[in-house]
Amino acid sequence: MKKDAKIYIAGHKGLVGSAIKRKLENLGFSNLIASDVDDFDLQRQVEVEQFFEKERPEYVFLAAAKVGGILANKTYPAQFIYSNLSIEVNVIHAAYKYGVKKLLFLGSSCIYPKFAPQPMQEDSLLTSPLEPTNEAYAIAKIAGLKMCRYYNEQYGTNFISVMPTNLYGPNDNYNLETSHVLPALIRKFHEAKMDNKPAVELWGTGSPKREFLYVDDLAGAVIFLMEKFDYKDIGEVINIGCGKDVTIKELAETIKESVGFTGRLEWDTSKPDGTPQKLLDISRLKKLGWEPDVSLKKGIEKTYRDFLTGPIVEKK
Ligand code: GFB
Repeated sequence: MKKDAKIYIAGHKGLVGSAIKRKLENLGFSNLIASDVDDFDLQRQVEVEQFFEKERPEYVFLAAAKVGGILANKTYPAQFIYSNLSIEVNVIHAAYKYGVKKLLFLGSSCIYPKFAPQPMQEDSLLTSPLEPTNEAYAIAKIAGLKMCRYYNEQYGTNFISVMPTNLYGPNDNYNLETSHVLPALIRKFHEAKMDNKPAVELWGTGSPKREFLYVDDLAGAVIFLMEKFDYKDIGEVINIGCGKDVTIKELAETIKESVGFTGRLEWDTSKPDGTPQKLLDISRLKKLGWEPDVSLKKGIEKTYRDFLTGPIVEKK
């Protein structure tokens, strides 16, 4: 990618898109079109095609998605499957139609089966049933990566698909009903500390294991792949993670300490645990030459600082 290449980041206001944008700007890429365009609906084909026809991006990072934590996925499956399928269909097809040189599609580690052998290798895709709480989202993401593959095979496009593990960092969603576990815990511990509460209530049993990657590491990985590798090098999909997981209880203890809350943890076992473990095998990515940089402890500290300085309205 040349420094003046025209690059479109779909979803530049979200956790992932904003991190990709920050990183591209820091690296000196000067022709980003994300910030000029936030007034059209990616779920509407006509609007997406008009945008591509006018802007003619050379490279596309497809980071736009409807995302949420375990409860949001379980409660709103129709919205998750509709929004994600329509965004993918519209952007991937427009990228083909308007001659995009390369597109990078972001999926999620929940595309792999609920009981996939751990750590999960790329070839465990579609080998057994999915985790029911996020099946709608996972089916949409599987459709997106298959669409990239079949467009490459039939039309000769160069669309690559990456599957990141659970992500966190600046610009996350702190709404307690819809967020993922890490931002939810930052908020819960912070508010309990401020209100001198004796305990914080967490969901499930605390025993599921999750892998967490700081979003700036993810941004580094996707730009590395976009710059250096093509579909023929990567194949259908490649995992992005940090290679280590922790139990939700261990995560909670780490966040509790970083925030400085001294009370108890209580577990609401009426809430779902979700998949028991979700650790990605990142050996293929490591072989290509990429390593994560930010430890979980450091990443949580950075994220907590961002939470403290961010606009309060976005945390409601
Ligand atoms: O991050 P999370 O919502 O989603 O939950 P998943 C991870 C684990 O943390 C679950 C527990 O076992 C939750 O029960 N947990 C404990 C909490 N306390 C809380 C809390 O206050 N809030 C939340 N949200 N969880 C999602 C998928 O699965 O992960 C998506 O539904 C996507 O499709 C995403 O793949 C990355 O890791 O279980």
